[in-house]
Amino acid sequence: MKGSVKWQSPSNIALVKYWGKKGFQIPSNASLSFTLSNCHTTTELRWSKNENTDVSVYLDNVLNEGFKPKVTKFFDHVSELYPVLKTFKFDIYTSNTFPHSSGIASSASGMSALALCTCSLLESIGKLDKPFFEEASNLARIGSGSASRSVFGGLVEWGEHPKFDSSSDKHASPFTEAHPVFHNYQDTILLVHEGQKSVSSTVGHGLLDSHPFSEQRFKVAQENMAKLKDILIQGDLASFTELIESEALMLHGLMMTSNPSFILMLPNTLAIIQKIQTFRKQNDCHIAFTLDAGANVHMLYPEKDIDKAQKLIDTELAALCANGKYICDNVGKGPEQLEC
Ligand code: 2P0
Repeated sequence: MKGSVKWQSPSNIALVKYWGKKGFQIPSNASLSFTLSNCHTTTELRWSKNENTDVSVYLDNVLNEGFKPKVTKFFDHVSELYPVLKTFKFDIYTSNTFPHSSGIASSASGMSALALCTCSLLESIGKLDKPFFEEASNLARIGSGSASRSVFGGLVEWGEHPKFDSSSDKHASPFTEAHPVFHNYQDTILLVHEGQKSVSSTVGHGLLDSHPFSEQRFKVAQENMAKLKDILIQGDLASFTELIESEALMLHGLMMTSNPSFILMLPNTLAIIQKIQTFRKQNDCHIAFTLDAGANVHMLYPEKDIDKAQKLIDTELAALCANGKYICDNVGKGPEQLEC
């Protein structure tokens, strides 16, 4: 008994950030993200019956021991929900469209692709008795919290919140009420730093457990979710800019005020932020920034501002990027199953 399945799944960028956990892979506050399009992972899961679980991971067709612990841990946890998985050998072939060392988090796209493959396997052997994408999001969350949101396209919410009806800590849900201006939002990722970041997100989340501002942060994040919902419905781009920039700076403020503290921004991160804010004031547009857990800047803007954004990149921002590199992306439709 053997088979294979293949999924392509995108990365995502959070607008309200997930930063802090209560218990195992349960977020301390709700979060909301744009699913991307061009930045994605493709994963093929080849499975065969075995005495016990055995996992090999191949990145770009080369055996990669570095990924094995995280993937093994994923299957250990998921096997508690689906014990049948303990009787399989897995060969996982994965590749990313974005450069491996670009500093773009691959855990969201990677873990969601793996979770989707796992759900396809469970479905094919008659062991999946829950809605497919909801359960894929639940399994992706177990692998990496932000991955739960990559299972759906467009705007995606994860974490319990009174203003989001179908919200859950266990799985994400698509947010479908947004104004059309957000349907094709642009994200240019300005690569300030290529390579591994100094502190992992998992460690960063853990530091919130003893953070002096954590309770206030979780409260503000829930309030920002409520505000963002209205902003998205109304298409209020000025308020959108204000909220997402505040969320990005708060995330990095939390890092800087953790114990031990850490700084993931680099001098050019700040230089880019200031250029974006100055350009926006002088050029009647809605070009805004957000940050992930790293030094790179995500420049978010509506379709109508594409020409202005390109001018800003060409004249000011590309020079501040590592080797002049940036990635043009936009809101995407979500994962896609591929032929093996
Ligand atoms: C987010 N980040 O909402 C936030 C904002 C980074 C900055 O979720 O420990 O890789 O695997 O659940 O999901 C990154 O943390 O952490 C993250 P784990 P994850 O996208």
